[in-house]
Amino acid sequence: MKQEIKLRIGIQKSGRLHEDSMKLLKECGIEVSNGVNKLKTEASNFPLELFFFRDDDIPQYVEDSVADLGIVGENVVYEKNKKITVVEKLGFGKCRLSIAVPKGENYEGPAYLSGKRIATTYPVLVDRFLKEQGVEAEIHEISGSVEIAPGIGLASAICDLVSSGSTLFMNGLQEVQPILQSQAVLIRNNALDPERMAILSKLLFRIQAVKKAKNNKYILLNAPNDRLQEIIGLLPGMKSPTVLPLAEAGWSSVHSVLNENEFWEIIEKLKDAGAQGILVVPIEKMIV
Ligand code: PRT
Ligand code: ZN
Repeated sequence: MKQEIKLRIGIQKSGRLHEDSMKLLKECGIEVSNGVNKLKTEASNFPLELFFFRDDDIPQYVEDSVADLGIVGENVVYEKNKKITVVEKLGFGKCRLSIAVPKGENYEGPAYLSGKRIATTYPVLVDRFLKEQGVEAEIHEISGSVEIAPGIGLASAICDLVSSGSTLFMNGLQEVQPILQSQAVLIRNNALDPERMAILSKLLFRIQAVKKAKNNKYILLNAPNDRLQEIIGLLPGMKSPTVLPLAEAGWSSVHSVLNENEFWEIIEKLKDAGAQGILVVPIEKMIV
């Protein structure tokens, strides 16, 4: 019997990306038994094997074909600089890699860093930034707790990941210069064979449907018929909105899809145009 080909995907074993990575697979309809304490597990209804790794190791494992795919932060992808391909941004694990200096310091631009010592776990990205800016500074690589470096006199600036900013705040630091915006991405080995590429494209189709659904809302509203054209004109929709007559004469029910980014603006305009009973419903999957 021919053995079924499976894609092997590297997922963070534990940490900030683990849960969202597992949730994404679940939303893609991929069922995985709970075997996180193991090194690997497999999906029961999709040709996928999951390997649980430290996030820092994932790019290397994907380059070396230990795994075909991986889910990892862009910060790690660009710091490790391995020969892999970024396939898709996944919309979670968002953060930025930023330079921070002690509160009260007057940072007027990258030239401030000239001759200073910067503590970081991202020496490659910091070095690239400094070169781009034409600034010479000393990079001091440390493996963790970067935020305490200025307080103990180890460095006069740091470069670290920031999301809410509360870690910097609690350590008396101010964020002065973002150098990279990051989110989790799907990466793949550069030399996948056609059979594996075909499975990847099925997975990608599902991921894109889940992402689109998250960025869009289904909207239902009642519109007075005399302003129907105006209201329809406000709705982008997937093609054009669905319009159904209501039991009450002179009114119609309008259904459409709205993008999250333009959502509030359009709702306001719809209200001004006389729309009533506006209902907004999350979409589970969206295939266009
Ligand atoms: O054990 P393993 O090596 O797998 O995990 P890890 O400890 O190296 O990574 P982990 O789980 O902390 O983060 C995994 C990935 O999540 C990172 O590579 C980023 O892509 C992403 N991510 C998103 C973050 C953050 N947000 C984040 N805020 N990673 C780390 N932080 C840390 C940051 O380093 C700082 O210490 O959180 C602190 C700042 O957070 P705020 O909210 O106080 O600003
Ligand atoms: Zn790590």
